[in-house]
Amino acid sequence: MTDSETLFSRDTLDEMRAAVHETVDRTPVTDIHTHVYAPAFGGLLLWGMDELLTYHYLIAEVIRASRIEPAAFFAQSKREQADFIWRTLFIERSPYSEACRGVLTVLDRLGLDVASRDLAAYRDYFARKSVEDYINTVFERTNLESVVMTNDPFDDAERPVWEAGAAMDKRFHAALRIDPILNDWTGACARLQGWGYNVDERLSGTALAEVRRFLTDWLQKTRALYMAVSLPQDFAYPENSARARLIDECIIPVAKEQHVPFAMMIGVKRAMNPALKLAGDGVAKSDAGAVERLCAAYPDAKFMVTMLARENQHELSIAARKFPNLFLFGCWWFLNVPSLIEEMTRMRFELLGTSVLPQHSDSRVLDQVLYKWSHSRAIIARVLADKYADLLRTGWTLKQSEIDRDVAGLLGGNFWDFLKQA
Ligand code: FIX
Ligand code: ZN
Repeated sequence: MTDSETLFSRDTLDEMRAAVHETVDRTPVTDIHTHVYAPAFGGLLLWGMDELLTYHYLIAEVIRASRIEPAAFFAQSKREQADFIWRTLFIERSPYSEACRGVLTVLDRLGLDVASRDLAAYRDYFARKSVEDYINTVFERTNLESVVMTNDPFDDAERPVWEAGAAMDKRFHAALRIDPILNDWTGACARLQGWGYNVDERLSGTALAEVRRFLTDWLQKTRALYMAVSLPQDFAYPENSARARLIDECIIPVAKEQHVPFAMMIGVKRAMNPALKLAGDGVAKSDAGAVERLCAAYPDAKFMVTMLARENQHELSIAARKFPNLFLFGCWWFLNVPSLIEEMTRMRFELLGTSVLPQHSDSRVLDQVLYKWSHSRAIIARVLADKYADLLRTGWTLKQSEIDRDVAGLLGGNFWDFLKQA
């Protein structure tokens, strides 16, 4: 009997569980939201030991643990910051927070000796690698098919690479990030004017047409799979604001015309502690009703949504039951910890069946895909096996090929299908 003919029933629950874990491990992932860059972007692609150790999640943890003044921490060189984080969080304390554990999973997945605690040896491993070779290693060991970047045309380091028409490694897809337009229209307006777009702050008809032209130009230049924005905890829709007008008059029409979803990541409380810089952002509950109203107002537009507050997850899942044009993805940022991934994934599977994308990595450092996917795969497999076990207990049977189909969807296929939908 070939694998695809294997049939699981209530008499073979253990075998089914083993098969689910094996299937989740061998099924390639599409990581639909990251902050990693293709090699064409040079120094924007972060990798290696010191980048791993100075991840902003760990900066927040080290400032808390050591009570160092944030300014004194940031005055150090990157290598000194990494040394300080290693000593404070890994040597003087047990590194079981999710962000610390992640560094150790990365080292382990690369075949390094975690027990040695030998930072110099870890640095040496990376120093001997070329970036091309390292990217291949990471993609292979993560079993990663492709990643979606976060591409910001307002970023002066990134924009010239696109403008030069650099060739892209096919494993890296683009997503057009438009935060400045929706979160700081005054600032974005001045930049657009500087690039020759005839826009004005009060959003005249000409300005709206020019914003649409800008978005279309950049979707075409980057071949982005979707447009994306992160929105604050007080995001409201509809409302009398530049943001709501820009959504209604620019984002939605362009999304429909170009057949791309509009991805909203909602609930960030930017600069809760500004002294911590990138590590200083927080979370607060948002109004999931804003998502419901957008989905209802534009049934022919496609929305991808993830929300940052745990408290929003239930109503967001219910909204997705009501609106087929709403695609839920990932356990974002502070939710990307095992207990909450498990809770959210279980709830989403129970409410939405196979029609979600349970995880993205949000990796900022390439190496992090190794740990984020290793940790998430284990949870997704466990929850899926539990749900299948419930099914089999009814007398239902499950073929291996059906497990393959479901897992392929959950690890990326559902996203590609959503992109293809009319
Ligand atoms: O806005 C975002 O895309 C966030 O994911 C990031 O900006 C955030 O800093 C992060 O790294 C979260 O994981
Ligand atoms: Zn992100």
